[in-house]
Amino acid sequence: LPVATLGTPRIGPRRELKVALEGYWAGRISEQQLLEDAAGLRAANWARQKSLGVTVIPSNDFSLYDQVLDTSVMVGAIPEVYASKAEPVSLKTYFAMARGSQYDGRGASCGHGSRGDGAPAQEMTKWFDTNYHYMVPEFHRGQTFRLSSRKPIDEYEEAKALGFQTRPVLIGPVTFLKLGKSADPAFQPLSLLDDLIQVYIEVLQELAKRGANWVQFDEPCLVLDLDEESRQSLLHAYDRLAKEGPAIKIMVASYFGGLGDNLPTALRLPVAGLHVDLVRAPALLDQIITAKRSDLVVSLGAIDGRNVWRTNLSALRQRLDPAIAKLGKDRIQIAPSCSLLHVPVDVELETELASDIKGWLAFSVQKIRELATLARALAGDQDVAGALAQSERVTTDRGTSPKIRDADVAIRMRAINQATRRRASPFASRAEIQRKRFKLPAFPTTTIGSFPQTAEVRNARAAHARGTMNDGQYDEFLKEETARAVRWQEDIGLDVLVHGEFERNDMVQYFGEQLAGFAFTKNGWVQSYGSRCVRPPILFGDVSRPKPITVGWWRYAQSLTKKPMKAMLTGPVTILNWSFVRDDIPRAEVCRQIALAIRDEVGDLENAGAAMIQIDEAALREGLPPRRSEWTAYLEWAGDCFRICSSGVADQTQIHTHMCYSEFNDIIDAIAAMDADVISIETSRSKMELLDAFRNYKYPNQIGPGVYDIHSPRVPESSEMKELVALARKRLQDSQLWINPDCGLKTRKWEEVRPALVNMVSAARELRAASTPAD
Ligand code: THG
Ligand code: ZN
Repeated sequence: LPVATLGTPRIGPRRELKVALEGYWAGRISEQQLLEDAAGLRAANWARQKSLGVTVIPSNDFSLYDQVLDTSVMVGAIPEVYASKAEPVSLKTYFAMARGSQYDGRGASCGHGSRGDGAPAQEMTKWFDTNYHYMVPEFHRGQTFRLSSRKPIDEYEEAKALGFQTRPVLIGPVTFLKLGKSADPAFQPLSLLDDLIQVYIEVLQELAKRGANWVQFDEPCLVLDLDEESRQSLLHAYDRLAKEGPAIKIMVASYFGGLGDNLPTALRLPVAGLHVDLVRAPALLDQIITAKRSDLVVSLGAIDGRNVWRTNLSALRQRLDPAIAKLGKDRIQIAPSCSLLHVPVDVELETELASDIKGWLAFSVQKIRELATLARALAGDQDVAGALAQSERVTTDRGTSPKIRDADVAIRMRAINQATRRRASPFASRAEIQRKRFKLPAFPTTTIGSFPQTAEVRNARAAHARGTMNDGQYDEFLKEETARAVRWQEDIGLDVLVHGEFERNDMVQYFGEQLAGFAFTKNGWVQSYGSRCVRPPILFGDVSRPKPITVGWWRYAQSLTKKPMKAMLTGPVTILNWSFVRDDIPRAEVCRQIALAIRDEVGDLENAGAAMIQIDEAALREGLPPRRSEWTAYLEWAGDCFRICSSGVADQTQIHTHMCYSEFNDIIDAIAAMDADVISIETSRSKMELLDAFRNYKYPNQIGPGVYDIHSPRVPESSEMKELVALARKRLQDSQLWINPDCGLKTRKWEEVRPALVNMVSAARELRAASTPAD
């Protein structure tokens, strides 16, 4: 049976691509060197896949930055600001779109490129419900497309020259258009489909001419709620490709969910193959077996491309056997549920993981081996019987390991009740108590939590990890940084201070490292955007908090000032969404366990004297399931978890939260139900428009709409911030408003942060002077 991968990690086992890209951006290596390094990674990827038994090897799954950006460049969807006359599009233009043309060398905490005085980076947003970000294509009325980069063709040829027959991967035209945006909200990108198809036909012709017999068209939009127009667009697009394109077989890949009511459309596509995600949608197997399309090759997405657990191949074989019997071997390919881009490269690089836990894991390399073994088993090969039995033992071993179960956690889970999830009094009473306690001025000022993670901070952390800086020295260093940040905040007159989070690496990793039930990798990197990666914690067992995590740092910081020192925590939903999570119990249940652990931390902070505690839920929105029908259930347990961790405090303790995005209209009920006393959100780039959701809802609690876009190195004037506050005041009561930046400041430089926050404090002072009688 053919074995396909749909796509593999491109960052390299040791993040070689990151090193090359950042070296190139910093001027340390030439363009030619970058391209050579990239070619080396591709060659190694093809060779590795082939040696592991992949027979349908992808090409064009590689990208120097992002595969959606590659597609924009391929079809010439390049906004005028990047002023690209050259064809093929230069690397300079490509990286200008990715990072802005005056890029300052750093990333941003919410995943946005930086905006300097030149052309800004294109907008970036999350790729479906993953932690991967893509560059949002920009479309406008009257736009035309033309082949502007030959990347898919070049990479096909490159592989062929090395002796690999590959299946090029393209983002399908409908998904591509649907992922894009237009400055004119009335404009429908799908109206550009016919012109776009022209370019795809040209690409297919070039590929066919060179010997490609299959191409993969990724159409993950098939798992979303689609309107009739989108469905018609899909049918129309593939009709035209079939009629006007060359004789090349198209595998349409759906992933991240089932096909649901899009199934009839998917089955009517005049294509040679359809890939389905059987991990997210097990029921698809029967739907696809009974479908009346005897010509269709089915790619069975059987191994989880979104998680890191070894598969019970024995059980999986039994599940898939009927498909082989019904469809026949000629009509089947074996594949992961989605591209392996979303898992790390190789478990074997982990030398410090506990051996039992290591044995439970499969990263990209191991998953490819599983695919090959599964394919052999399904084809009736007896030689793999041992491997199948072994995989079954691993599953049993994990399921019965004492490491994954904690009886105390089970007892606490059973004890959760209505009181666990409800503050003692409603918001109005709490607000009155808190007003008297804090006596904050109107328009109180604060920040989101983190201050610049300078090279010095990162170097110290690295030195400490290497052992060249001892615990005492590192602690001294962090205390000094924290004290400096606290003094400075006092000096400029912020009302509510933060300690700066210099001791933290990543907002999820830091907490995971101190909770029971999590394991960590040394090399388990997954691309987040461009050269930026994260190492998601591996949540393998029941979660609890053995001892306080943040109380020491909070206490130290509060000891330096009389002003309120806000304590900073990462919320349970965000910890869940940015980790690899055990798959033997429901995610909602895992999340409740994390919520109880965070609740313990909240309680200890309160006991230590913390009066304001912020619980960030940066990733709450991106965890929304692809289908709306599943939103309510998700939002219910997600909100529930936030309340479990935040409701144990007294009325006088103020709970803050922060969310890193700007779309609230469709989830405002859930946000309100979280009942945080104060929520800070990203609003500066949307000119406060998203506050409409809060106004229309008559959202009662307090809000800190970001008045300063931290994704840009630009320092806003206080007048600009006042204008933004004026817009906010049209939508909300003055008594509800806080003044703060859009997001944490860890990716900015102090040179930018200092003047910006000084301006922010002046803006608040001027607003107070103008709106209350002087006293
Ligand atoms: N943590 C996690 N996921 C995230 C974010 C986060 N997803 C969304 C958003 N924030 C992504 N943004 C970034 C920003 C910077 C980096 C990664 C994701 C980054 N990574 C370092 C690198 O690639 O060099 C590695 C950091 C490390 O040592 O862990 O700079 O904040 N989980
Ligand atoms: Zn944020």
